Amino acid sequence: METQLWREILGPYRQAVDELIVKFSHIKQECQDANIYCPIESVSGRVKKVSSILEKARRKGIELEDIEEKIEDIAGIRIICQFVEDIDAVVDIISKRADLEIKQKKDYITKSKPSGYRSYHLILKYMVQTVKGSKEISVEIQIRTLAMNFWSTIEHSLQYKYKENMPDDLRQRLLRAADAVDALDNEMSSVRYEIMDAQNFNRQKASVITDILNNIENLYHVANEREVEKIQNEFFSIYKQDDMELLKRFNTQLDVLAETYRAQSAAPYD
Ligand code: 0O2
Repeated sequence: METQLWREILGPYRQAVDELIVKFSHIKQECQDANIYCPIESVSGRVKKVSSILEKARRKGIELEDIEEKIEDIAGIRIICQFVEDIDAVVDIISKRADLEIKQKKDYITKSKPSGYRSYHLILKYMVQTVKGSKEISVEIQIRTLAMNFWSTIEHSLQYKYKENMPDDLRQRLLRAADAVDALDNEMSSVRYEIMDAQNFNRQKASVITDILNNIENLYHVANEREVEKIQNEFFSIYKQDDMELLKRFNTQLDVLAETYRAQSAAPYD
């Protein structure tokens, strides 16, 4: 594998990362549109740097020609969840998709790594379509909570600094921090339903307010200015009362009003 060919070799991996980010972001968007809880909090991805690929190959004694076959995280996607329970939900979503094939599961949550690292990894087989034809590549999906991600981001940067020579004292402190992260995740899981309820309420409220504002905007085109101004003022006074039922009722009234105007404008001339 020649150095000048890296860009060409990594092309399909870049494409896979771009496509998968879009696909997972759409799952989040679909949930938002349907007003349902989404186990995916955020998605990101990267193609491993050539220097990191070479370093991993050296560390694992992998020959240059075997890199694509043996290094399975050249394309990497990271999915962050709010709660530990969401991780299983994400794995379930992935396993039901026709375009993603799970090759291997690595559960570093049930059994964390000696460093204290916790995350769930999936190695996928993913088919990329390029101008040169189809190519099947491996993609690593890391699925973890916000808390696990915080720990691993910090620990990863320390690993870069110390390589294999991390001071013992620091290693112990990181292990203690990993225990604290585990406790935090457990604590959050125990109040999960309350947090989800609150988030659901906020989502619903935002959606009703968006509907009301859309209705008012549409009325601007059909009703007279004074009437719309009155509706606007009414909305502000209801909004200040912070009562979801009042907001919903007001929105229904606006729906009826909008429907009346629609019917009037559609009525044929006598
Ligand atoms: P980078 O810089 O993130 O790309 P295996 O042969 O399966 O044991 P492999 O292929 O390294 O080994 O797989 P593994 O252990 O699942 O690790 C893959 C990636 O998980 C790593 O990639 C890290 O991103 C992350 N990871 C694994 N262990 C740790 C850890 O102890 N701490 C942190 N912070 N991250 C970890 P790379 O190539 O090591 O690094």
